[in-house]
Amino acid sequence: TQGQVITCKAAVAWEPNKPLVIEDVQVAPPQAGEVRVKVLYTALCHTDAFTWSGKDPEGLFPCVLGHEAAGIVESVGEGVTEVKAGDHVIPCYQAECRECKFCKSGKTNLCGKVRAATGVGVMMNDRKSRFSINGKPIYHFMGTSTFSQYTVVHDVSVAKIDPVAPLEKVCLLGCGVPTGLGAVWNTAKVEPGSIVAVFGLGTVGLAVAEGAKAAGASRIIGIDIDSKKFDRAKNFGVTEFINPKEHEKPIQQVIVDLTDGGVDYSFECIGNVSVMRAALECCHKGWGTSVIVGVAASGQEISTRPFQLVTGRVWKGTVFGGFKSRSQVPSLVDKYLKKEIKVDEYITHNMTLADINKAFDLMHDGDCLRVVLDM
Ligand code: NAD
Ligand code: AHE
Ligand code: ZN
Repeated sequence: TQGQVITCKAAVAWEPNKPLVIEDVQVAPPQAGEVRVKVLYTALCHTDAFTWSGKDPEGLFPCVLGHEAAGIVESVGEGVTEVKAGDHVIPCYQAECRECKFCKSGKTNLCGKVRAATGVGVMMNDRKSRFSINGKPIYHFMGTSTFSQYTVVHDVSVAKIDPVAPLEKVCLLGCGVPTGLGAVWNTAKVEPGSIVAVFGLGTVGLAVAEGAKAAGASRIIGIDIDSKKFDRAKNFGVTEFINPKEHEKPIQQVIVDLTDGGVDYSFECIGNVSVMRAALECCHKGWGTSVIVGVAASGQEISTRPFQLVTGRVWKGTVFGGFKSRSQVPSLVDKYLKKEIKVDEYITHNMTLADINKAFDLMHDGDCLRVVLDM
């Protein structure tokens, strides 16, 4: 198939909030600096649902969603040297070119090389899509579009991994699990003995708890409005649980009272701007640091009294947990293979691409963490 158009199945989001439709999609060959990947397994993340809802200012329709997956390189375009046909890979929505101002700054895992193109659903080369249906272009999403049996990504947006790794598991290392672990290890740099609060006990929040436990946190306080989440959260490291609905006082006051003045680190893993405020204000005066992980819709704004920051609290955010994707995803796969990090425990359902709309419905079910689709 090298150099030829491939027709395959993909779940197309034709319009916001309309069911995804499994369509026969044409996938064009990769151009220079591009890689065509046969996607074997993809998971669903709340960010897919966020864009599907129409709330994402960068959301364009029709598009192929999906950004947490694993597969095998089918073919590469001219000039691609770091991967070849047959390599096992994880697509990376956070690219890493190693040449741009961001990559060279030593201060961020952001990368500027292809973001302008991926933000408008096209490829860098010709600002066009590689997906089409009978000649009608279908937009890319986050530079990954993994809800398709074949996708085309930039070579700086794909990590080559150990072929021993089970793709049906390590697909999760494309987003949620690394984001939670990295928010603790890279963005906050949680020290042993720290007191940590994590708001939202979904996949990302549980990965924060796992990361905090590995970092030697002394207390990991889990906050969720669904008390059914607590039992499972204990398996990921949560030591105490608070349901804001069971308290009259604002949750940040409850936490300050419980921790002799506030936590050392907090993590918002929901996407709710009022919880983001609580997550900041439950931090300890003088040093408490709050990391925003959750994605909030355009127009949503955070607020707090400047005095909260003047007196030493720090408000930060994270993309993909601060991991440099191409360089560090392979080592996360190795950590999984050595059983140093969990992946299997975050997979609660296995389905197929055809079931994708049912899979999204499942995500609103409190027991669901990650659904993995066999493509
Ligand atoms: P999820 O929906 O599985 O988890 C959210 C959890 O928050 C659920 O358990 C829910 O019960 C709980 N919750 C909802 N409202 C709450 C409230 N008011 N107070 C306390 N708990 C509340 O989502 P997820 O897949 O874990 O993702 C979490 C967020 O992180 C989403 O916004 C997602 O878009 C974002 N995300 C960001 C990145 C990044 O790189 N920054 C990466 C992955 C996911
Ligand atoms: N287009 C969206 C961006 C929302 C957002 O913040 N996305 C996260 C990844 S969430 C993965 O589950 C992110 O890290 N973005 C980095 C980037 O470069 O967009 C919007 O709201 O505009
Ligand atoms: Zn995601």
